[in-house]
Amino acid sequence: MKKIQSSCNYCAIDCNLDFYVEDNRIVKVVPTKGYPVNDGFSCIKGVSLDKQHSMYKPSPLPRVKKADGTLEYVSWQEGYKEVATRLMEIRTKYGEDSVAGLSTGQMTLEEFGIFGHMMRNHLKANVDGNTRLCMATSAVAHKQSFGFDAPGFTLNDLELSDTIIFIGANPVVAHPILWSRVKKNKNKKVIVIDPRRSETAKNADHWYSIRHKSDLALLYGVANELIRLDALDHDFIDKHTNHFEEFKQFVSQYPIEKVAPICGLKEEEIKELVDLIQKGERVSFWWTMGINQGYEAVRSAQAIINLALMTGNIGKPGTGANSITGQSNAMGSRVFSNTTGLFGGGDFNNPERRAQVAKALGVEESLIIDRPTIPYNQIIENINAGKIKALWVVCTNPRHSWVNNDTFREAMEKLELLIVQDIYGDTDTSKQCHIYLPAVAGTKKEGTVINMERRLSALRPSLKKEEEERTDYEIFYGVASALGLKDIEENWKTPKDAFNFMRACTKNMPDDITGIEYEDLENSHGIQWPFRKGEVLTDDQRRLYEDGNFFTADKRANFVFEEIRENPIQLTKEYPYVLNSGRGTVGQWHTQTRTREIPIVADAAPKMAYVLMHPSLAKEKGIAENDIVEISSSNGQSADFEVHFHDGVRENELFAPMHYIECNLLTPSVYDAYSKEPSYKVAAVNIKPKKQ
Ligand SMILES: Nc1nc2c(c(=O)[nH]1)N[C@H]1C(S)=C(S)[C@@H](COP(=O)(O)OP(=O)(O)OC[C@H]3O[C@@H](n4cnc5c(=O)[nH]c(N)nc54)[C@H](O)[C@@H]3O)O[C@H]1N2
Ligand SMILES: Nc1nc2c(c(=O)[nH]1)N[C@H]1C(S)=C(S)[C@@H](COP(=O)(O)OP(=O)(O)OC[C@H]3O[C@@H](n4cnc5c(=O)[nH]c(N)nc54)[C@H](O)[C@@H]3O)O[C@H]1N2
Ligand code: SF4
Ligand SMILES: [Mo]
Repeated sequence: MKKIQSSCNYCAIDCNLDFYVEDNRIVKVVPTKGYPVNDGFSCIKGVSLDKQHSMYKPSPLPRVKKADGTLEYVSWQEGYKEVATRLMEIRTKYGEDSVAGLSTGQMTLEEFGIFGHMMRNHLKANVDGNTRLCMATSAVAHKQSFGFDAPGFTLNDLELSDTIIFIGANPVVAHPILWSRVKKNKNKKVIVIDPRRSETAKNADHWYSIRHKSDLALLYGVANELIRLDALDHDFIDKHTNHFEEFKQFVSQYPIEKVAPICGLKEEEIKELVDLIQKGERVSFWWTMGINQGYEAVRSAQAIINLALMTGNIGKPGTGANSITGQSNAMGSRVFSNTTGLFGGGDFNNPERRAQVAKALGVEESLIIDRPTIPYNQIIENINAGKIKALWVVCTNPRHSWVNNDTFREAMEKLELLIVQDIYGDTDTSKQCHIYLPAVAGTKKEGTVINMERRLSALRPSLKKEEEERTDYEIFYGVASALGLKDIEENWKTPKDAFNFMRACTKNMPDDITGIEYEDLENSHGIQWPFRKGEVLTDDQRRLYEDGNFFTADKRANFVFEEIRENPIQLTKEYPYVLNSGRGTVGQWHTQTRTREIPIVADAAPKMAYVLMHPSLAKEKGIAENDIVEISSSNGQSADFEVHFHDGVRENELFAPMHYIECNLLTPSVYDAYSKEPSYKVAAVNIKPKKQ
């Protein structure tokens, strides 16, 4: 029996797992002992990776829809040619802006490299990723506050912190191994700020049931009170930050009496929260989608960063303003996808940086795309406006996950060419495409993923591919060759080639990985960036900002703040309830294409879309548990949901797991102004009981 250590490619913890293999079959999956992230533990999704393609497995050959609507399987060579010819026909006819791509935070660093080089540099296409639906807010917040998209923490900070504050994060469900690290810490208080009593709130010492999307008011109010109490780290503020005096002035308009009613909290509750922060010696703040997905999300994330800066809770063990990442390689997508920044980071319009990247890739500077992509929402809008005609979707399922998802249904009908590259041919997006490119699952792929604490780890195949099966990397390479891109055909033959190009791009950048060889990551503890050539690895837990230096020009972090805006989604008489959404259970992953293959997850998961409803609202409406109701949204759509009672949701709020396609039928097209991340967490809805 062979043992292969590889990374879990679901969530951004990137647990390592040992796959035991016999006769090209995975016999068992055991969480890797001694791996610093998960040390012998994992959740159900990780140990079930062997189940992929056990029940639903596409034909290994590309599938092409013919003019009469019938489907035809073609050889890979024909498939590559079909993709290349049709993409180029559309590009020639309508121009380079008529071709776009959507990728994901679930591809490897190497796949980002080759796809980003082909699509952005060679074809000059717009390509955004589902990272826009997830981490864009944190990325923008980090860049503006710290000078680079660099989350500074190491996961061990969870074990060293005495005051752990989760804001809009539910790690018990969404990041179970992160939560297990919290549980290991015996000397801590856990505080949760979430409108609903989530699974994490249930396990916390303090829970503040904040009114939806009022975090900014709360955080400014807390900052003001900390200033009033002089609970500040003056030395840190003076030496390492900018704009504190303006910030102090600004937040003086948010006394507790003013913010308490905005947040739906009692004044005493806010005072208690302030007291907990003041008394904490090592306070860490952790946020996820409850903050990132909002109409003023970037400023809310920065309001958390401001609290850490003013109290000096950053760059020290057990502290930090820490953004929890979602997907296994969302961090990789942020720095290596060539979408919103150059490979390895840096602006497209910075000539010096462009020259470095061109040199690292061994190409002329003129080949490097000179502008960021248009964001996801604009890609969909441009399809619906008839400007984008071809879309290549890789490793994401937007027909289900895109906000106000009927607009994506519309887009699918408008497109002349929809290419979908997925491990399943029957997803809501792939089942209707013109060309379907079947990729093998992670257990047959190799490459690198980067977790939320900047740790690179190896994905290595535990199974051999069958004869006609292809990896995502091979598919990209095949299409690039069919497009006649000699640079890629000759120099990007293997994932290792792509890794080396990406590594070269990071030289002297904050995410410098020039000290890592591709093979170093195998059977390793993973390596956190930065790791420069010549450095010696002495510690498995490294955090940034320990010297108080940030990545801005003057090395100081910025206090960034702005007037609170009115939420564009308002409750009205017609739509008097809030629909909140997010992760339902540990076993269910997003659009459920993969986790439907884990029998104990599939059997336990409700079959029908459902909402959590407070029993008193249900009583008022004459609704019984398990009744079916029609929920209509101010976006003009409606869908049926089963009602599950839950006394932890606010009385005028419902919570819908995003794992059901009905959920995003109801979410509105509202985005943060700076990150363009959708405000998924709030739809204004009404409820109509259905006759039983
Ligand atoms: N089992 C499982 N795990 C996953 C995933 C999965 O699909 N399934 N997906 C992964 C991905 S990609 C991501 S991004 C993460 C997401 O991880 P999380 O962000 O932790 O999960 P969510 O359930 O989306 O949202 C977290 C909480 O935000 C709260 N919230 C809603 N509105 C507000 C608000 O206005 N203010 C505050 N303070 N809180 C609010 C919600 O009630 C919810 O409890 O999970 C990752 N892990
Ligand atoms: N209402 C609401 N909507 C949300 C959210 C929310 O909180 N509320 N959260 C948002 C967030 S944070 C996220 S990240 C998105 C996630 O949304 P999606 O990215 O659309 O969800 P997934 O189900 O993870 O889709 C991944 C797809 O890739 C395929 N796949 C898996 N592995 C591979 C592989 O190795 N190669 C290829 N080619 N394909 C593969 C899967 O079969 C699946 O079809 O949803 C967003 N939508
Ligand atoms: S916690 Fe995340 S990385 Fe670890 S096994 Fe579960 S899904 Fe995979
Ligand atoms: Mo996500």
